[in-house]
Amino acid sequence: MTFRFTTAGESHGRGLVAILEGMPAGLPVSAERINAELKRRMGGYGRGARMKIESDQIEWLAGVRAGETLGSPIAMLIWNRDWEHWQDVMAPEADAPAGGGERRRQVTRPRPGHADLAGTLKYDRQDARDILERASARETAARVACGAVCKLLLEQFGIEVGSYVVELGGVKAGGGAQHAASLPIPSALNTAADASPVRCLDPEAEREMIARIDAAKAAGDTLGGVVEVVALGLPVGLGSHVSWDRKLDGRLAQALMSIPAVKGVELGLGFEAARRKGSEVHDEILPGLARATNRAGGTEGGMTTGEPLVLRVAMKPISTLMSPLRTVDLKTGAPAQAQSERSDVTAVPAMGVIAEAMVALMLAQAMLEKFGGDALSELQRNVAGYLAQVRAHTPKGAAS
Ligand code: EPS
Repeated sequence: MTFRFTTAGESHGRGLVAILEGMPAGLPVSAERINAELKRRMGGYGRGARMKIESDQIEWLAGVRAGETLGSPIAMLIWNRDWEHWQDVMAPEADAPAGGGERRRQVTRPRPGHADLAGTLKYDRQDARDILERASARETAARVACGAVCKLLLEQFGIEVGSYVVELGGVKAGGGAQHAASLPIPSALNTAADASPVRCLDPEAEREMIARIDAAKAAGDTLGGVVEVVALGLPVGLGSHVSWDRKLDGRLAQALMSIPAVKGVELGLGFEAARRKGSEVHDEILPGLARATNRAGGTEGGMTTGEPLVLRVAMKPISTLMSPLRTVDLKTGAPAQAQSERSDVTAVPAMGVIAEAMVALMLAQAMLEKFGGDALSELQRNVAGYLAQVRAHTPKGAAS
């Protein structure tokens, strides 16, 4: 079974394309469910004017018929509404419709922190727009579409993926006293977070986060933060200890680090585990094979333990500053101020939705690798057989 996904599209190009291959046939899907996830990604206090222009929705291009997947590659298209205003800038033809000369909106003053400079040098371009159009986090809309299909697959097995913001602009939810794996996990994962403008579960922290976003906006600055991503209902044994590239924790970290502006990933206690003694880190095993705690955050040996998967994802502040940092104009070599493009003050709440999508993609891949099946019915039989095997292997054990 080949599971793979890819995206294509520039931020102000005609649109984004998402291709997801390896889904079994017979999975019920609907554009409404995918679009609901796209809408969640567009939200969050601190987003810029672009999100007022767009209304991200998919069009099915391939792989779905009569509300069910066919087992063939699924292709989805998201049009960029803003393209209308960028047709001459982004035209694929050698001559822009406006006719001849230099294209408008060239970028020659690279933004520190963005892909502009390294990309312009590496790809031997004169205009950093050739780089930033693809490096833009707009591409993550296509990832969220693929992740949404994976969420529908996971849902068939009672697996739920959600997220919430635990830190933004230096403000920590819960007073900062808690660590991953000790925060109470809400039961309907996203309901409460989605009701908050910053997707935070702590109303006091939410107020302070909003105040910091307003202050950063006034100062022409940007803010980063941390989200916690949780997956519930996982079976024991996804991923494997046997080879480095089959370890699920490593694959999750790679997938999450690939999100634009993400600089760190923690699983369970994460870095805090390095500061504690072993007796204060590992999760004791109780009769019936329950765990006393879940400090590991849901994996041991690169495999799921059956406990909730708890990841933390850190995002740096967006690198487009309205009060720009120093740079060099690549045309003249002279010191300059970095180019300001319309952007967001913060996109941490949206990053949580993107992180959910990446986790859903990795979990769906791990499920399909372990259980296989060309049809959903086959996958369901395989999962049921495995779960029965695990149950039979589990000693009943009286409480001590
Ligand atoms: C984004 C769309 C972009 C940016 C953002 C992500 O729209 P525009 O460039 O037209 O304002 O808001 O991209 C960045 C923050 C970045 O640094 O590239 C989106 O759809 O998420």
